[in-house]
Formats: sequence, structure tokens, C-alpha cells
Amino acid sequence: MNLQDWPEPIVRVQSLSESGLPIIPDRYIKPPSERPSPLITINSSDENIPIIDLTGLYGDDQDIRSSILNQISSACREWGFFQVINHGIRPELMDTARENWRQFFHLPMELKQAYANSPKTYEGYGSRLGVEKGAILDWSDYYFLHHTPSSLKDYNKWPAFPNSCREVIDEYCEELVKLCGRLMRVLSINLGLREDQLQNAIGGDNIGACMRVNFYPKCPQPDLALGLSPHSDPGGLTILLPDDHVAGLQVRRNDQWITVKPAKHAFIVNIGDQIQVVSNANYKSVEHRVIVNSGQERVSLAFFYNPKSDIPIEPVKDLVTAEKPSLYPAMTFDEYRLFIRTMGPKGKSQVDSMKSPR
Ligand SMILES: O=C(O)CCC(=O)C(=O)O
Repeated sequence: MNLQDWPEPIVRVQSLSESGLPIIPDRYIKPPSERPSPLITINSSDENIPIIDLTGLYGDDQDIRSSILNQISSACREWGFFQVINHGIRPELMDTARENWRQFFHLPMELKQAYANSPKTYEGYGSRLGVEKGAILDWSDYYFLHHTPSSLKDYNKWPAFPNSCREVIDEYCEELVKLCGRLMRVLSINLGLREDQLQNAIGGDNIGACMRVNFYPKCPQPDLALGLSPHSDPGGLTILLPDDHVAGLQVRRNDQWITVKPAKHAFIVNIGDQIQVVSNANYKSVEHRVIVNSGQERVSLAFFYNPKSDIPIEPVKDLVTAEKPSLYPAMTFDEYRLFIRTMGPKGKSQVDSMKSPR
């Protein structure tokens, strides 16, 4: 499929929303079975993804440390999603990063259009994922950029406004690279591996880091649309900074969608498809989606910690046994991510289809 250009002219969802139209165009209307059911959306249940306090993860108290490791282990195996608090990243940096991006999306359209993206690399200001002609689209705009490796980091493709934006993004991403490195060690130990084994399976120090900032404008018919369709993340780990005022992220648990209630200054961590692959499905990526609403816009920062893009990614040998043979053939992340770039968000269909036949 052609990744050179979008198959249809790009419409900014924010412009549609701000035009004040009372009904949404057909191409944002999901088929009935994919719409957010109002019953589930109201979600009277108190269920939430686990919240894990990382205070003491690096301290000398071995009981505290092993309790945190156990909580992370259960969260990875039972949910694939958890929130972390007291994770070591300054709350002011989190707030500043999110506010910078909120300001960016409120700049005049001409300034944002200067960063309009194409499906070739997706870098810049975008309004769709996937290049399928006639696809039903999601109710969101986004900004996508690369931070690591340095060969892909190009400040000209990062917004120049607001003024401090680039320095803030840089510091924010550097901190998240470190947090992911720490979490990877925990995940590795929890699999019974040496602490560096999981990281080495995705390229050691040569990982990739990129960010998609999502902007979900107000939607006049939120029961018919989705901000982001169900998908699992193609990469390694995702660290999401949600909006501090507006909920929207839903995580699939069995046949229910659980609306995440973010804790203050928490990050939401989730397992991506590549960790499912290297862990030979001891950890599983989990589908999630985003609902929108008519009263408030929403901003979220999704940071993706990915494998080095051109090395074969396959299950760690120590996790492949006679009882549990390798579930996945080796594939580079460059090849793997072509699927979402071409097809858009499609549940867990890609990682599920990769399973080696037996
Ligand atoms: O906006 C959110 O809460 C989730 C975003 C997300 O799933 C993504 O960017 O992949």
C-alpha cells in the first residue's frame, strides 16, 4: 500500500469541532457494534487499573522492594496496564509538558499546518492513522515526533511554539527513557531473567523513543464516535500522561471496557506487542481505546519505548521451553510497525496473527 501520501484530503477534527456543527460527518460514525455503549461509558463500577507506588524501589528495604516487584508482576500478568506514582519524575515537568502541548493545539491553524505530516514517517501534525481509503476515522488530531535515536531526532520536525516547547519535550523524553529502563529491569527480574536480559532483547542502549500527543476535541455526538479505536501498542512499553481533568482512556478487561481513573501525577504504563513477543507471551499487550465527550476537550501524551528498529525481535531463549515453545517468528520493528501505519488501529489483530502455527 502507498505510504507516500494520505488517500483523502486531511480534515482537522479540531476545526470540525470548533465550527460548531451539531452532528458529526458520516466518516466519524462507527458501526453500531463498535460504538461506546452509554451503559459501559457511565461505568458505575469502581474498578480501576492497579496503582503502584514506586517509593522504595531503589531503597535498602528489601521487603518494600519485593512488594513493589510483586505488584508490578501481578499488574503485568493480570492487566497489562498499571499506574505508577512517586516514579521520580518532577510533577512540574509533567504539568509543563502537558500545558505546552495544550497551548500548541490552541495555536492558529496556519502555524500548526506548517507541521502537517505524511504517512511516510508520521512525524508532525496529523489527523489519521492508517491509509485505507474510505476508512471510518477517529475523533482526534495528534502530533508525532522521534526523540531517540539521535539520528532520527530532528528539531525542525518538533514544534517551535510555544517558545520553551523543544527544551521541555527533550527533558520530558529523557526522563521517560530512564523510567522505562528502570521498569524494564523490574519486568526482566519478574520473568526470572537477569535484570538486563529483556532490555538486551530489544536492542540494549539502542532503543527507539517517540511520542504521540493526542488532542481530542469536543464531540457533539460522542455516543457515535471514538477518540481512538481499540488497539494494542505496537512497541515495547508505553508511558501515558493522561489529561488531568478529563477521563477518556478505556482498557479492555475480558469483555468490558474499564474507564481509567488517573491518580494525581501518575503515569499510566502499558505493555506493548514487542514485550509480548520477547516475553513469549508471559506478558501480554492489552487493547485500549479512547472515548470522547461533548463538554470538554482532552490532551494526552503517549511516550513509546520501542526496540531498535532494524534487529530481529523474538522471544528470549530462556523463556522458550519444551512446554512453551517459541510463539513468534523473528521480525524487525520496522517491519512490524508498517501494519498500524497502513491499516490504522485494529485491536490486537497483528500480534495475534503472528503466532507461529502449531
Ligand atoms: O489518550 C489516551 O488516553 C490513550 C492514547 C493511546 O492509546 C495512544 O496514543 O496509543
